[in-house]
Amino acid sequence: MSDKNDHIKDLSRRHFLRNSAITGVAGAGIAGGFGAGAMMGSRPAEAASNNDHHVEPGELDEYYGFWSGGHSGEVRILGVPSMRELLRIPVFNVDSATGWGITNESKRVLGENAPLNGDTHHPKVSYTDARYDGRYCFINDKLNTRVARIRLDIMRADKIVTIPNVQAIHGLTLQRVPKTEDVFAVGEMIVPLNNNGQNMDDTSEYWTMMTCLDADTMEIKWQAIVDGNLDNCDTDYTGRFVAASCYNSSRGMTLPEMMGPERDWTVIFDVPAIEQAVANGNTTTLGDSPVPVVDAREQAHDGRNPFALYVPTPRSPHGVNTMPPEGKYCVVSGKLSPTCTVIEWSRVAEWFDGGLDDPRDTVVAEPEVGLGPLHTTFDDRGNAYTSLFLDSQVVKWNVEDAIRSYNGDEVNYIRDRIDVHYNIGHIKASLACSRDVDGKYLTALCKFSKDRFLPVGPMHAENDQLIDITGQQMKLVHDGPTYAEPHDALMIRADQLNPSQVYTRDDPYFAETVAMAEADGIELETANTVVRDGNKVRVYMTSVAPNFGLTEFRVKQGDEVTVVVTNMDNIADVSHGFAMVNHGINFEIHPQQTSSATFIAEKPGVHWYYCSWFCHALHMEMSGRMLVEPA
Ligand code: K7E
Ligand code: CUA
Repeated sequence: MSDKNDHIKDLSRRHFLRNSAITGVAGAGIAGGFGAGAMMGSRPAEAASNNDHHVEPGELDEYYGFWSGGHSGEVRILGVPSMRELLRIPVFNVDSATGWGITNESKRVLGENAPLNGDTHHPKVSYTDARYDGRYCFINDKLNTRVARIRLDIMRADKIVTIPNVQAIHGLTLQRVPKTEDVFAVGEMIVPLNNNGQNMDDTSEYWTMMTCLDADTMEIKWQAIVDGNLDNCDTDYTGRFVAASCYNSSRGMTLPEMMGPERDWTVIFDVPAIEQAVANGNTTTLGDSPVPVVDAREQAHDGRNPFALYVPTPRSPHGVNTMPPEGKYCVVSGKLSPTCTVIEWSRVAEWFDGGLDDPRDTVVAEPEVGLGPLHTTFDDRGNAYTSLFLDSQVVKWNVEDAIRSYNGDEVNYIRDRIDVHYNIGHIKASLACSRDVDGKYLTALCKFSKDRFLPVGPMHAENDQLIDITGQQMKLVHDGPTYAEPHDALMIRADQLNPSQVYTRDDPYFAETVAMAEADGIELETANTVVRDGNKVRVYMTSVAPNFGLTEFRVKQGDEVTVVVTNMDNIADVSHGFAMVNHGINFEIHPQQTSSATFIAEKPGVHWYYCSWFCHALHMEMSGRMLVEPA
């Protein structure tokens, strides 16, 4: 426990980044925007807890947490409230343990010549009627402009799509009602519309787009060109709208140019109106992409833009979050403005239906919450919780009171503040993106951990903190070091997910491998044999602990060898691995799964293969030899 002096030290540490961050942007002429933030002093963390957050050894967690893995390119599953890391799901990265990026099955998902890294920010689990249905998790790749879908029964990606015509998919969100049919992916960086090198100098003709994908087929349905860039996004609870923040409405190329305007926008799309235009063929295409494109820029329309509403929003807004459980309001967090902008979704409908003239009439509150508001989450009692990057705090505020204050009433809408460690980015309360919001826990994903953990060299852990929000006052209950670099997280109840323990033999994930075996006349469940086809050799074997079906096979130098292993163990947790020494090959074969990998047998001689997942007392002996005859 820290004594008084520690606390003073703590204060000076926490203000270090705040001051340097303000200095950093002062050159762009916006320091004045940081005037009045704090309406209440900060408070050391302590309060009565109503939650028993301690998970004893052997006990199971109450929630599954889905964490992005940032520029590791993966998605992680944590148990909450223990914050124990349960699984890493490789998505855009190569993973030695699972063989992701090495097996033929994963390469089919990744696509040919796919970049083997990524930058994931926003994991989103699919909905039915705004409740988590446990089917899929979708994730963006900012680095290589992709969107992936993860099957939540086997916890493996089954589709990865590169988004054309835009650069850097950042924000990602899902249709909630009636269920997730549309996936919305935000293009962040502006580029020439037909980006072919012929038109790079006229930056006034750089644009970006909102992209909509079909959640079932993962085909791209449409794109909509917008003014400014786009950042984060969220949908409403009727299935009609998706809103995105825009932090560079001036479409600047450099930081000072991006900082120009007092106000940027929240851009809100009327999805049925865009779908109608697509159905009517009122679209164009760009370059060799067949995707239908609608023009949602203001200048493309005489008078009212039928596709997009641009709500002026103070200075570089960042997070966009719809308030559960009814989805009445959308809160846009100001980043460089100490405010959050509260937009009422029903007023957005009124605007599109012609009832409102001024886009700002959709705004029902703009509370001052503190310095550097990035993202907002909610409990089930009408309160919002906003992450304050510069203040290194979470601020709790009441949404209806903020609306009253905006209407001129003298009310203090701030309920509480708590210090976090340090410089928080995303924030997410349990089930807060769904109708089942329960107001129990909140994760604070802090960008800096500084002194919170043992130093491990120049690279420090991030710090995902857990905060109990059941009481009047927030209570910090856990520090959770994480590896580079989760941006967002979400929690769903443990009973909302039902992952498989054992594969079914007809799983589509390895269906193409099964089809290849059938073409070779092979029954995978029993075959232990080698099929030669010119210089292509297919080695089929089973695995049953502690044996591979083949303890040796013979090929010729220069052969292209495909090893196909089918794990006939049928007991949960008895996984095997196939590792070929000196060939860069290692992959998972879980119960009833078929996995395969292809490599060239370049070096004559004896090469051992072994099982790489501990499966049996004789696991070390589970091995065999590849005999490569000289050419
Ligand atoms: Cu705020 Cu990429 Cu969601 Cu990071 S984004 S913090
Ligand atoms: Cu099979 Cu270890």
